Amino acid sequence: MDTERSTSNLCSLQSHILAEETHHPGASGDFSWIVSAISLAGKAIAHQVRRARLEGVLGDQGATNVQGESQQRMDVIANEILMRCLGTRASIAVLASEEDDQPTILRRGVDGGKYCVLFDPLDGSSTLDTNGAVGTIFTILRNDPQIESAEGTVCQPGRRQVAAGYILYGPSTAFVITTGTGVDLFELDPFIGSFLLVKRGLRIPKARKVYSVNEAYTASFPCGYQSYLAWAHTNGYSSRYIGSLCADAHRILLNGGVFLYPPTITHPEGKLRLLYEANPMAMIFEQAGGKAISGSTPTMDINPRKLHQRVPLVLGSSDEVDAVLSHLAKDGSAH
Ligand code: AHM
Ligand code: MG
Repeated sequence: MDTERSTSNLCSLQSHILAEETHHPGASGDFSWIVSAISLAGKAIAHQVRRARLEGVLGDQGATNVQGESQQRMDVIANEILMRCLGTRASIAVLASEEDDQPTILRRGVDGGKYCVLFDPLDGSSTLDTNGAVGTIFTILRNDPQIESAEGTVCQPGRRQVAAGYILYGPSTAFVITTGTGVDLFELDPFIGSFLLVKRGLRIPKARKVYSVNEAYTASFPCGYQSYLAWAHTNGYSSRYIGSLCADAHRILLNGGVFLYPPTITHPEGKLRLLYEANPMAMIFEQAGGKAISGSTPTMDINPRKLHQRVPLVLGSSDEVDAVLSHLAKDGSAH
């Protein structure tokens, strides 16, 4: 990947978003304030993640979240940081998190609540104990003032996302965002405390023979996925799987390939959550020229039924997603 940084002016995430807003006459700056809150939270979480072992905050919290999954202490800390940073932004109506049973209503539409922000505060947190890369995934939606319930207003198809992104806490801290006009990649310079633009208009390679899946579950995948994997084994494919969606997706976004989380016996509807994991990733991948499907349906076309709904997910390079889809269609298991 070429780096624009060495040859162009320094551009921070903040100034980039402000510059983008000038292309939208009448923009109030509310959106920029939300992105700035997410970036502040990202810096604070990056700091905490790096110090987690030193401060003794790794491991289980000793509670389960609404998904029935055990919460890590860092899940709770990251959730609190996001709530504190976003809770002060005057244009947010509703916040919803993987870690919270119900959405949090900050203000109604009549009181200036224009946007809803949904997030997974620390995706892949079970890999933290062994120093694995983790991430924050977020999406920004418009608040529909006609809809009374908080869950109702956040249950919007992915096509209606105003912006989506993730922050990957790896060897460096990467901030990937789309506002519907391509995908931009920033990296945190810890010395000046800013996310700096390193790649504007990121494009995913059209094809690459690499798949990313928890292959230990193969026997419980529907036949189409099994047939795809058998085909990949005899067609020169390689495999990479970290078990942390942001880290696996980031590698695929930059290098190409395909990520799969099919339905399994323990997760018959898929494991990943539609609203704050699958949809934001789907928007990023489509905006970068890739594809994202859940069964035979583009993920962003699904009409959500509930906040914590799960879906199967296949996302990556367009040719690689098509290859998976052709096996699902052949076996009639594209559900
Ligand atoms: P989490 O939101 O509880 O962290 O779970 C989501 C994670 C993803 O990051 C990753 O793709 C997947 O779960 C890994 O699941 P598995 O361990 O079943 O392969
Ligand atoms: Mg998650």
